[in-house]
Formats: sequence, structure tokens, C-alpha cells
Amino acid sequence: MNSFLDKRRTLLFVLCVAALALAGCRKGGGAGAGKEGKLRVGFSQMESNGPWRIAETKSMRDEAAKRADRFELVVTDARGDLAVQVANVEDLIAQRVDAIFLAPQQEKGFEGALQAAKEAGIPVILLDREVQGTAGQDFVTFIGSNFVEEGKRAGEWLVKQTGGKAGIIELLGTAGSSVARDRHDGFAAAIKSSPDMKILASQNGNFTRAEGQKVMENLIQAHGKNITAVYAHNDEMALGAIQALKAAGFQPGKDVLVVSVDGQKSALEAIQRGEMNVTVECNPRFGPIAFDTLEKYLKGEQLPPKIIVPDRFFDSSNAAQYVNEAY
Ligand code: GYE
Repeated sequence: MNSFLDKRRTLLFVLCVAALALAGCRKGGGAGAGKEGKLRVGFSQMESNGPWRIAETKSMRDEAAKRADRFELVVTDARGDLAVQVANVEDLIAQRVDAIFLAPQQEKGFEGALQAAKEAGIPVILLDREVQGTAGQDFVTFIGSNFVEEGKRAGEWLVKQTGGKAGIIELLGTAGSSVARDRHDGFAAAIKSSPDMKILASQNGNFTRAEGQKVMENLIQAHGKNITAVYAHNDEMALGAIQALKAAGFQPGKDVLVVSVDGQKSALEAIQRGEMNVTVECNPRFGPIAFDTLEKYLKGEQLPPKIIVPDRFFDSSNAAQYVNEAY
């Protein structure tokens, strides 16, 4: 046998194996493929300041763990700072992850980061809040609730319950977030045709319990007994307001009605105690739908610009039924 030919065959074989190995790696996710060819996916969380955010992150981690044969999840937490969150996203791009789930704190500010992701060929799926831009171009799609509808349902309940007459304190969510704007607009639309539904004050409580409580304390000083209802953009602020009302001698849930959004466990418990009246559900458990949507995208399926998750409505008639499954 010709030894020269033998050597050439061996070399060819080695090259083939190397080429196949390379192709295998690329199939596993290109430049960003992580261990064992899994897809490395980033989740940029804006903050972890209450049960809603914690439940959302947990749901994403749990789902990634269920799909561990395919995915590896990298979570970043911007601790409520927009600049930090933009830097987090830029860092995920620099790491060349294969996709990014983004829960953006505010609507504006992500333009540059989204452009960079696009240039790097990294798909971005928005979770729970929106950004300015166009689905299918600046990001893949938005998965979340219809916030205008949430505000509307809260307002409609209050109009019905009060016979169209109330002195309302509105506790707003984080300024510049799509959620705060939409929950305000939906509520305003629902009370518009009832002239005696008066918003005494709308103030930012930043979606946190401590700020909700503080703002409410000040507003009680300013408006006293004219306050007959509180509309809070989330449960944490509503729970803060309840504290302030109790401290000032009010009976929240009775002489001051408390309407909110989210449906966390402590809110359902407050409903059971009669201190909160209703909360419109906003479900934070995005894990399954987020990864299903990413899988669809990877298969090349056409996706709608928005994927709206349905929300339930919790009051004294069903709080006991749902409190155990709440977060
Ligand atoms: O209602 C609130 C959280 O963006 C839909 O943000 C989310 C909202 C949620 O801080 O509790």
C-alpha cells in the first residue's frame, strides 16, 4: 500500500471530523453557543423590588431549567436603574448570547441597545413592558397584558361600586413606563362619563410599597376625608396606601375603597381581610409563553406584534379560591 496515499486519507478523515464538529457547534447556536451547544439566552430584568418581579424571574428560571437540554439562561438585574439596564443589555450583546428577553423599565432609552442587538443578529423579545419601536423590526414581539384594559376594568368596577361618585387618589407606577401610562389612560377612560368621579391627585409611587405609603401619607394630609377611593397601579403601592390609611384612622376597604392591579398573595389576603376591595390580575409567570415564543421564532414561524396574556379579576368572591396559587 502506498504510504503517501494512506497519510492523505488520514488527513482527509481528520479534516472531515473537524468540519462535522464545527457544523454541529454552529447548529447549536452559532457564535453564542454555550456549553454542549445549548442556546445561551439573556433575561434582562429591570428590578427585583417585590413579589411580582421575583415571581417573574423565578418563572423564567424554572422554565429554562425545564428546557435545560436546549437553553442556558443568563439573568441580569438592573435594580431599578435605566442606565444600568441599558448597560446590562449591551453586555449580553457583547457576550453574544443567542437571544434576549427584555423586561424594560421605561419606554425610551433602549433605542441604541436594540440597534446593537439587531446588528449583532440577536433577537430581542419584550416581556411585561413595552418600548418605543416597531415589532418585527426593532424587536421580535411583546408578550404581556393589555394595561389599558386593566385600568379600564379597575375604573369600571369603581364607578359601579360608588354609583359614580368618588374622591380618588391615583398612585402611579414608574414614570416613563408604558404600564403607568396605559393603566392611567384606561382608568381615566372608564370614569370619563361620570362627572362626580374626581381624581383628587395622581402621584408617582414608583410601583413600591414604601413609596406608595409615603405618597399616601402626604395626600391624606392634603385631602383628608375627601378621599373615598384609592386606585393604585400595583398591589405593592396599594398595600403601602392601606398602611397609611390605617395609621390615619381610616378603614381601608370600607370608608376608602382600594382598587389595584397584579393579584399577588398579600393582596388577595388583604381582600380576605376586607382591607382591599379588588385587584385586576396581571400575571407575572411568563416563563412558558416566553420560551414557547422563542422556539417559534427559531423555527421561523411568523409572530404577531403583540402576544397578550389574559387577566382574571380578584375580589372577595374568589380571593380564597386563588390565594394559595398566588405568588
Ligand atoms: O404590575 C408591577 C411591576 O410591568 C406589568 O411592573 C409590570 C408591572 C407590575 O413592578 O407590579
